[in-house]
Amino acid sequence: MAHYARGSAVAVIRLCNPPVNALSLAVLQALEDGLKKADADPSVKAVMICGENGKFSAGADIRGFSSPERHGGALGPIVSLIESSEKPVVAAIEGVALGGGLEVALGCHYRIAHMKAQMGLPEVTIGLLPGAEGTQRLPRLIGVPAALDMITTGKHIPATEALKLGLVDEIVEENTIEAAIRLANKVIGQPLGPRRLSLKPIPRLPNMEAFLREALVRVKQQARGWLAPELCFQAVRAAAERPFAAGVRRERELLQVLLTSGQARALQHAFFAERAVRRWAAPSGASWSSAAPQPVRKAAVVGLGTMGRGIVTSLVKANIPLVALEQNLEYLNKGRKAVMLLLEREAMKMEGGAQTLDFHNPARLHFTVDFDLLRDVDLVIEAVFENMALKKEIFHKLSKICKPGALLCTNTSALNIDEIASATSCPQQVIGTHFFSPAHVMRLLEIIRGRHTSPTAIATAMQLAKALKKVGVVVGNCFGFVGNRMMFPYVQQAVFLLEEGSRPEAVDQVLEDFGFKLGPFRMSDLAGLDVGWRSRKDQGLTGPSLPSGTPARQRHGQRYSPLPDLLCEQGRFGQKTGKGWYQYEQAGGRTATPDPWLHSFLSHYRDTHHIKTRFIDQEEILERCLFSLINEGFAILAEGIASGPEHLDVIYINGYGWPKHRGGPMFYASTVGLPRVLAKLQKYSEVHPDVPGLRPSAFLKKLVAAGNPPIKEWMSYLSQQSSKL
Ligand code: 3H9
Repeated sequence: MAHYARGSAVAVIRLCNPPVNALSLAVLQALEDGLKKADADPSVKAVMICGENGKFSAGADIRGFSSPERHGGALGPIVSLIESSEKPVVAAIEGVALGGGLEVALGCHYRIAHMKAQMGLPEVTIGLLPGAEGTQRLPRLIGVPAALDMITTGKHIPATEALKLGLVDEIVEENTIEAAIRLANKVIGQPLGPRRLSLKPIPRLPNMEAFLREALVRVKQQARGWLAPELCFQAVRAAAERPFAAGVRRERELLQVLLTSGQARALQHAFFAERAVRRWAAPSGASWSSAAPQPVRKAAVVGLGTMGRGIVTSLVKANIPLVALEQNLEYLNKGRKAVMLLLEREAMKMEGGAQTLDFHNPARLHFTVDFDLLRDVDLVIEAVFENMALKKEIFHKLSKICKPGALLCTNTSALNIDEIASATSCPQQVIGTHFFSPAHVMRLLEIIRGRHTSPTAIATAMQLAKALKKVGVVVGNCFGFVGNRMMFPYVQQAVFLLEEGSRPEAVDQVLEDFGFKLGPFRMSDLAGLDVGWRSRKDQGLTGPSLPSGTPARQRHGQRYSPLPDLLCEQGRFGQKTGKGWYQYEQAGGRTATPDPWLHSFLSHYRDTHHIKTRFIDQEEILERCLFSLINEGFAILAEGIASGPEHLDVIYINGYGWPKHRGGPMFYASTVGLPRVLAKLQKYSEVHPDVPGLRPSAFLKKLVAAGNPPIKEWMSYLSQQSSKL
């Protein structure tokens, strides 16, 4: 709804649709009614538009885009109605003015904002464009380069920047509404023509054509198959090249393309999935709504290797006082140096710089080798080497030293949380917090609940994720948890494809064309092949503990590829050694080049094992890699390791570089159609009966038998979820 009120000469229209004043059909109708009322009332001389509860508006109601009467379409004419008003209209922007919300403000003749307000046109991030004439008005107000940047990236900008760009006329520290009414009174009677953005010419650039050409290359490069940025670009180009009305027509055409592209639905699924995972639930009945987090006033990180350094950086950025601990002075000094370098870099990116981060103050960040300094911390994150015995030793120590109630988190990527917790006297306080490298950059935090983990511990870990500006996803305890467990069959298929005749660059290309930033082999070279090698040795799959006489390409009766082990035995660990699945210009180099050595090594390997080389097409590469990953996802859901497909999607988008415009692996499966996924898995499984990852999961079969229900209904087909969550 929008409330209309008339004060003295200024009518006030208040957008009201909690929590973010989304512009639903009802709100739009009330806004239109309010504008008409103000227009018809001769005692009204000006209008002020604001939002309820300190928020202007977060734009069109996103849920409306999937309904038949799509709410967004009604907005453009209302923005025009605002602009054509004969009485000055002032927008009072508090909180957020995003998407359609900002487009409403652009229709107003004046904009005044609270200094903490955020503005933006984030439609691109949900697969759309600012389709209420925003692509035409914004470039007229702030120029093509700045408008293009905002519209193609969807970034939110603070009011201070908006003022510099000329997006708002004024910013205030308090009483935005009063300031807006004052401004409205002041401008009564002043000519409105110059304030109507649709009448303004586009600010010229000396080299507009060249600028647009280069900008398009940049936009395309960053989009990697994501359609919206390029169509946003086309709409802004129309603003630069055509009169307003023709530009608006072009904007509408482009919006229609996006609305029917499928990508918008995928991105909107991702938007709501990210919000849905905040509402976690445990089998005990405890949930996000009943469990309260503990305050974290001080934290500690144990281990300053690659992960520990990123985690420290992340905590410092979140302003959490911290103790950083290493086992000896040599490692401590090395770790400290690396952390300081990361923090310096982060500070340079932030407004206010090093002062904001305050990391030189030992009261905020203290480096030590003394475990005793962990006595008063509220939360510890252990980030040592991935080794069970070592982790258990540390947790035993922590449970003795830390104060009662302190949360003990382990940053493991696969190990059993219950076994780690068994080394303590407080298993209810032990939880997995799986960060992704680089930990100060990647948004995902996989939160693993052990058998004894308390609801308070889960709530605290989720709160921590929020404080670190990460997406926390609560999952159950199993080897590899959700993310890595789904990754194993994907990587396994990629390697099998090499055995059968493909090459790393061919496999990577297919998956990068699909939208992954890095294919499995480039990714493995970046992460280091030695990481998986160590884990396989610990599992007894390779190395000295492998019983003699074990067939080279079989483990426990299943197909196994020793290819990655053989590369490691040759010292090919990936980028760090300058050689892996590719060759690099030097150790630590970043440019991957196909390696003739590897090609002949693969041929030799196939000869040795009598494997007939065959041509493998792109479809098979894509399907075997992705469908095996998705298949594992269905098994995870059936086992109750995750509480819904959206959890898996959020994990993959935020932790594994899954292209967001494809909505996550489970959403993707729903768009491909479960019967097709099943049929393909059945086909590949028949050809490779010794590969369990290709054997269709019982849950997938059940869903297909049930008639391929929509993704929202999948979980209702699990009669009795086991309680690993
Ligand atoms: C648009 O405007 C198109 C136009 O150009 C016209 C084209 C023709 N609609 O994120 P939060 C819900 S497209 C519906 O948890 P925060 C959200 O789902 C729109 N619902 O809070 C959540 O619900 P729940 C362009 C929305 O403080 C609740 O509000 N605008 C919308 O972390 C709280 O949200 C955008 O893309 C919406 N527009 O962040 C902005 N927005 O409690 C999208 C939010 O049931 N929104 N909800 O889970 C945001 O970026 C963030 O929500 C915001 C607040 C920054 C506003």
